[in-house]
Amino acid sequence: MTLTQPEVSEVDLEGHFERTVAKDQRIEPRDWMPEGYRATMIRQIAQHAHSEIIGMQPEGNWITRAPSLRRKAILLAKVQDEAGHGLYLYSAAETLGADRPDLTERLISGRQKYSSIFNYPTLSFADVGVIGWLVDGAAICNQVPLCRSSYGPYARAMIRICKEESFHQRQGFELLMTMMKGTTAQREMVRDAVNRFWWPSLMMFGPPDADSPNTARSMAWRIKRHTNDELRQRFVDMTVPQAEALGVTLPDPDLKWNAARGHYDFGAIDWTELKRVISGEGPCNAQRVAHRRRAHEDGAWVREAAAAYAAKHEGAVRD
Ligand code: BYC
Repeated sequence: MTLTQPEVSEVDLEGHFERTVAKDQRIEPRDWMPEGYRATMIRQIAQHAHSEIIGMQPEGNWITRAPSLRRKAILLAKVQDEAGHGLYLYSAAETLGADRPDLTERLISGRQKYSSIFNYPTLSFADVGVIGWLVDGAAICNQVPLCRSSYGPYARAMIRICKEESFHQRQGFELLMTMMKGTTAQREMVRDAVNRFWWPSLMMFGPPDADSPNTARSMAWRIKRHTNDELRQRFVDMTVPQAEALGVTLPDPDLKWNAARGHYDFGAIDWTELKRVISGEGPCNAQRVAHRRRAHEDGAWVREAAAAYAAKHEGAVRD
């Protein structure tokens, strides 16, 4: 008697995938998934990983010039955390079949994006505080819902990342609070940093919903749980009271509470600036990518040594 395997058609697999997503269960690496879902996940996770790695540069710029041992230790820990986030995320992308050296190559050749926010310079130590407060604050708003994203390895990586981002946000706020209680010159540094980073932080959430080609599909697949505009509004609502507590004025004359909407209204965002920065023409794009390329080339001997060690170890285990 011959046993025949029951045929599993593409339609059955797709139905199973759709039902899993609809029930808010996770898609795991070995599950069948539509190629569009796989491609979208690889794109988003890779861009996210690249952002964490490139995001080490603006703050890393201040490690050797931190004003005290305490501030230096905090900043070192934060920048190391970002490296860790990049590594979990590259591993999550690998579970989808992406090749890590290929992802790095796409980043350093400018074929894959990373967050626009890291293409702005860090001009004073107050920028470290403002990045923690606003940039990590925006990252938390965006990433907490991603803990419920439909792709298991991504959602799980996000849980640890969000815990660490919360520490980053608090260290930024605490640094700014200290500076705001300091000298007039320190308060002026904070004011200047907030003015430079406020609008780019709002741009981190991506283009407005009407111009976001990926949102509808990613919401249907429960990769994204909220639209770009919803999260941007949530960030503004969360941040205005924090600015008041700090005693800083956000650089938007149109920012005011709208009781009817139950949200803060805010002014028009310059979307041409976001397009320019995303397409490689921000103030620091060339510098960030060149630095990453140099670091990759300088690290070639480490990769070679690790590969040689692994081959030797494998040989020893076989013998
Ligand atoms: N910058 O259809 P859309 C961090 C791209 S790291 C650059 O709305 P989607 C931190 C977008 O990718 C923070 N590109 O896309 C680290 C898409 O690209 P394609 C990073 C942007 O994916 C160190 C195109 O524009 N966080 O927090 O539905 C220190 C059209 O957009 C940007 C993440 O990566 C941008 N701002 O939504 C401190 C979170 N916005 O299709 C802090 C995960 C859009 O042309 N990612 N694009 O290749 C996401 O949640 C979503 O991918 C986005 C965009 C909301 C960013």
